[in-house]
Amino acid sequence: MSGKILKKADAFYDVYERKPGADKLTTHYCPGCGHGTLHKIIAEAIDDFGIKDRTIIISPVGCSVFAYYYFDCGNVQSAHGRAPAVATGLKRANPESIVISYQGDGDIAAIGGNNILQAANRGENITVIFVNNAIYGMTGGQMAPTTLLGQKTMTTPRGRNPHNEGYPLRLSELLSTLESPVYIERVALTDAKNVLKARKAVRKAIKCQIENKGFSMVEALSPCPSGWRATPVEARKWIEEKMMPYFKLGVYKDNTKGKEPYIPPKEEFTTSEIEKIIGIAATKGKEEVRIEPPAARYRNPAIKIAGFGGQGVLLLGEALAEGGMRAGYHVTWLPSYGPEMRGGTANCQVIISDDPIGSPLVSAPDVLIAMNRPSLDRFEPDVKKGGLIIFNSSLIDRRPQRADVEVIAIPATEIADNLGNTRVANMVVLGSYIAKTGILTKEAVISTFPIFIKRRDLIPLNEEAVQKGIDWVEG
Ligand SMILES: Cc1ncc(C[n+]2csc(CCOP(=O)(O)OP(=O)(O)O)c2C)c(N)n1
Ligand code: SF4
Ligand SMILES: [Mg+2]
Repeated sequence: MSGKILKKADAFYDVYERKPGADKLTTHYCPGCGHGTLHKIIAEAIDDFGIKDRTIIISPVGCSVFAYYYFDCGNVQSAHGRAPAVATGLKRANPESIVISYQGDGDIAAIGGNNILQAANRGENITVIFVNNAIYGMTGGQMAPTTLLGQKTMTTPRGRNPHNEGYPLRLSELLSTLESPVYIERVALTDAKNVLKARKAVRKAIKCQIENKGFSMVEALSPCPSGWRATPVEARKWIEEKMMPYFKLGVYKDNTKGKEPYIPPKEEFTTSEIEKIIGIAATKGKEEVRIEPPAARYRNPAIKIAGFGGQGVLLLGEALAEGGMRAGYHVTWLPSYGPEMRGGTANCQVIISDDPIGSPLVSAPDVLIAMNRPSLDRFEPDVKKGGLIIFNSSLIDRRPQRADVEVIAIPATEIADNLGNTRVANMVVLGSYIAKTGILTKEAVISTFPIFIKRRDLIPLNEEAVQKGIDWVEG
């Protein structure tokens, strides 16, 4: 048999560039795995409905976590079990999008059990594809909530015992008792006939969402030859003989016919309404605080700010982002709260952009603000060519090694100490950044201080620190 692919759905990439390694043409799934079959069914449905440009597939943890290698549409990875919550946010924020939550049995019925229950109960207009292979495939074959009684797994070596592990969970039956779900069906990826039924069910579930009818879920009994220590043929037989008697195939709920479409009303808030709701003072208009656009090389910066926990790096980022927002830019601020906060490096990522921002992640910053040596060591290599590194030369005993970036060395801690408070070193650096790039005015930045600086008596000192940073660059 030739290895040539005769026709691949448009919703798949031709070459899987995102997949690591030399083989960019085949998937990472084991031979005989049901995920591949389901992917194909979904991709063909996306093609046929012509929804590629508005589809978002969410892949949480499990063997299908890498679905984004293959689907040429919107992809979001979520934390284990949290796909229904992420789907809810995506769909509510973008009602035009088609959101598919693709989840394994461990993901949906164990760690994410409550997530799916609540999303189904709210009747979110999303499509859930639930891949039930009765095992944790990705982690090497541990018991899942759907593992059958007597089934041997890594964690039930003598077989699942109902007195110890309870009974296998029938999620389709459970969810179909709720009022809101519109369509729930269980299918099986065994022979051609059942695969065709699965195809029909997946299409129906997606159509349900396209027609704004509400929550739909297709549960697919899916072979996991590796987890079950079986050949692909044995695995399909096992579904028929062992899974199907317990997990009966069929439609558990179908209100698609009677159900009226529901399109949520668009609620738009004015800036002043939002300001009122979140309790901030009226912001100045764009014209008042935005100065001449900065030089092209400093526009739309993705900024990484890093230092010791306690050096105020998060605050520095907040002041930049809030100031940017007040100046009429699109902004994001993403803090990194890790164990680092207790003494190592803490960092946050800020984007200030003329255009809407797709993702707040900054992996290759245009600007690195390094407040201590570990931060410079860690993030210097990531800075884009032609970027800018500002470092606190009071605490960092080396210059950046990069020759392809601009560098500002500012003794921020020393300047802050001279002002009488080490902690305002962050504001000194902030001043140097805005002076160097012209991205924001001093006024835009200091107008944010009443929000972030709880001790009002310290605001003048922080303003002074910003000015010292500006003077350092301009003087
Ligand atoms: C918060 C968290 N807990 C546990 C894990 C470990 N983990 C990775 S995949 C997985 C189970 C996946 O099983 P399933 O959802 O059935 O997907 P499958 O691989 O079988 O398709 C677990 C428990 C994790 N990655 N994150
Ligand atoms: S371990 Fe199972 S679910 Fe995972 S890729 Fe292999 S066959 Fe598929
Ligand atoms: Mg599984």
